[in-house]
Amino acid sequence: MELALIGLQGAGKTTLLHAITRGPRGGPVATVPLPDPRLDQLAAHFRPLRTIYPEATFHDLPPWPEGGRPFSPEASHLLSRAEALVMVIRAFRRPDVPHPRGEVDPERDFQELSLEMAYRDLDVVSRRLEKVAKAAASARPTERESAQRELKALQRAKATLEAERPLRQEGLTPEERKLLSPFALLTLRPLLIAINADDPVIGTEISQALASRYGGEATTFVPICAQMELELAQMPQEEADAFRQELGLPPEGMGAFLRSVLEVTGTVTFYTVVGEECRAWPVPRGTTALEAASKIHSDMARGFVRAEVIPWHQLLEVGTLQEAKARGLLRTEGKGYVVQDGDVIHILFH
Ligand SMILES: Nc1nc2c(ncn2[C@@H]2O[C@H](COP(=O)(O)OP(=O)(O)OP(=O)(O)O)[C@@H](O)[C@H]2O)c(=O)[nH]1
Ligand SMILES: [Mg+2]
Repeated sequence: MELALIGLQGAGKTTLLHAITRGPRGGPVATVPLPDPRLDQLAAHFRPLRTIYPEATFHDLPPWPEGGRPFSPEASHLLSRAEALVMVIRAFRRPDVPHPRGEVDPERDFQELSLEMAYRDLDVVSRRLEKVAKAAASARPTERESAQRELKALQRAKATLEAERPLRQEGLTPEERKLLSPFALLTLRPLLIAINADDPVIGTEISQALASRYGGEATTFVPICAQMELELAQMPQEEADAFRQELGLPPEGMGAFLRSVLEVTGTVTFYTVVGEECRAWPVPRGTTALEAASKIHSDMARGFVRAEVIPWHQLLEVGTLQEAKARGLLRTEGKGYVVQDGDVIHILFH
């Protein structure tokens, strides 16, 4: 999963990237494992040789360009490729780091960036709409229908954006989403808003207040303390733990932020516990057993016979897949079974 870090100048994007990697690694991009407490427990129980966590790649982008100016071609490419966007909002006060808008005001910055994204999308949608409308007028009857469908989706998107609403919260149909997907629209993608504060209590308050006003589908607000987390990550463990307690920071550090990446993208996780490996597989909600099998190995999908499924906590209770089977707790599911979050899946194939 690829994510782009966006935000106003000095909001803390680079500091966040470094906090995630527990110290600077030297580049504007980092791939890190996402914590998974269920996988921790499965691994503690089965003691495999390898435990494989889901991963996410974060790209640190330059500051959001002022006044509707374009991003550099490289930044623009990264932005269009990212599956989800992480908007870093400054909530820390620090006189030696001036805010580009003067006062520190998280809500104003969030509104400004949200509007900027909507305007950029509106620009893309309007230009495409013109093109498609022309094409539809001169289309042969066989092509007219598909042009009409695209036209309709674009018109709906345009109306939404003109009303300054993000597309991600508009309840678009899967078909509309598909029709709009080639245009890399910013407001269609999941948005994680990281409220960067120096005090976890203040961060949580701001984050909850904004969530109650602007929250919705594929929109998650999460408080972070990027600078403090970065400093703590570079201290000896014991010392860092003591500071954490004193400062009221969560013991898991950036864990909550990293887990919200999966939440905001509507990802569910299934697990495999085979031989020497325990592994978490992040997949989109609605993934079928056959699609899950093909993710593990194309041979598994080709020779798919059936899937054996058990929720992770039930497996931990009974101990082993054999024991689960003996007690009749291992369900048999076919190709079309929709994978549930927390399933442990064993695929049987030819
Ligand atoms: N006190 C405090 N300072 C922070 C925090 N996050 C970042 N800073 C400081 O703010 C300044 C800007 O942080 P950066 O991480 O470089 O911000 P950025 O968003 O990458 O900035 P651009 O790349 O210029 O857009 C640096 O001096 C950081 O040390 C924070 O949570 N608390
Ligand atoms: Mg930066």
